[in-house]
Amino acid sequence: MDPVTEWGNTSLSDVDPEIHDLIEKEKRRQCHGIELIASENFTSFAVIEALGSALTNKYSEGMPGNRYYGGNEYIDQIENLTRSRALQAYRLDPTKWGVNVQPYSGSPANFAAYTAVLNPHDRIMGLDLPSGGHLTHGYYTSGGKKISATSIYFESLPYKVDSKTGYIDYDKLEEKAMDFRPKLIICGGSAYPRDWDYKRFRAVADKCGALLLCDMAHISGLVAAQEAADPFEYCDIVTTTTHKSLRGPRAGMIFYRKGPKPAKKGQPEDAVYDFEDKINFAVFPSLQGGPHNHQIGALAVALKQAMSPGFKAYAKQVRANAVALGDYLMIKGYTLVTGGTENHLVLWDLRLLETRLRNSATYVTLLLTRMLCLVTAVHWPLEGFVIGTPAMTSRGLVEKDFEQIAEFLHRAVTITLNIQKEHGKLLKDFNKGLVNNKDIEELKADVEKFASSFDMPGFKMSEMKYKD
Ligand code: DSN
Repeated sequence: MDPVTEWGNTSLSDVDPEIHDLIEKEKRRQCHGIELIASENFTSFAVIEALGSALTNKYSEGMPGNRYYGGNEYIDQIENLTRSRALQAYRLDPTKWGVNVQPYSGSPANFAAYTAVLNPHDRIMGLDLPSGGHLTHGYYTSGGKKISATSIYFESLPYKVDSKTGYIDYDKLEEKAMDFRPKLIICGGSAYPRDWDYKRFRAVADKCGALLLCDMAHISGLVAAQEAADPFEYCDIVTTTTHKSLRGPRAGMIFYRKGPKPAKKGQPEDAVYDFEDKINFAVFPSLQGGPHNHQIGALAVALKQAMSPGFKAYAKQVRANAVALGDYLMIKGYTLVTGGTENHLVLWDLRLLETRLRNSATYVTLLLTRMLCLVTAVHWPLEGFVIGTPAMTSRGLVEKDFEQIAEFLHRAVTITLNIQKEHGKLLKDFNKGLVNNKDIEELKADVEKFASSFDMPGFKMSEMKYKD
């Protein structure tokens, strides 16, 4: 056998220069681009340190104090600390709320929550994917093809946004819910620029006898910082990923009510919530195996950071930046779905431009110039993009910087229009105009210069292998 110090303690650059090099290239890409994908963020060095720690070595199926393997005395402390910080970060009373921090990420968290409270073929209602919802909220295509397991194993009927206003149509949701009688209503989504009316959701859920679950993944950082309405006030269960606006490691959490239920007509006086055991059992052994302890340890670190005054200021800035970006785009004559934003993203609608743009063409221009956002299938046939501010705000950008970003986006659209005018709208013709395009090269250089002038959380730019 090779000596342990050789195979086990040699640095990545020596053991695997190929992977090391690709990581260095990825670091360069992250520093030099403008990251506008609403679900992404840059986590801290401390979180990355915990992620890359010896915690990854340990198996710990079960819950703290009740594991299938020995040697979990520190893992138990870590998971318990993470759980208590999670409750604290959202100002939750531990006698009324509990949390499972073992889900590997958001989709497994959602499926575990459904597995806990639903039987196969029970009915669910979530915001339709084309309305800004998430795949795991029961998505199937308009042609009926069941895409998400959440529509394969459960009967799903989506609610939608009003196609004119872009806001959730709560009246229609209520009407549909009263006919469909779902067992679970899901609020929360991936591309909705407005806050959620949880009170209204609760009223609808109560009226049709459904449980109410919020998937707050996109806005969990804003909720922690009290920069968004509080889903815990009205929901029975709250799920989330932890790497979006919360700025932690890639992982998931499921919060659930516990203790006595509020008095209700027709309900026994001593009724209590029974989610805890069901959710813990659904996560393990029903769906997952050993918890990813490196993620859980890193989540504890992120939650500690999320409770700092600095994080509160960050979340405020995320919203202010989204407003600044949106306002600037509107000044340039563009339209935003719902006419603005109340959270971390804007839905940039390109339909009303004089010369109709193809999403794919603009997307190509954005990619080539190092600006990353999400092409939207939202509000189909909308041609446009979901643009988020959490990641670049983590690099210290403020309103004026986001106005500059909006100007870059506008330049990208202008370049796209010019190429289309010269070469035609078909993508194969458009692509011809990309070859040696001076405007694209100039914009790319400006974007890279701008982006690399800001600090980068997680690693030191001065130590990067590829700096330029
Ligand atoms: N990509 C993430 C989102 O936008 O919600 C997770 O699917």
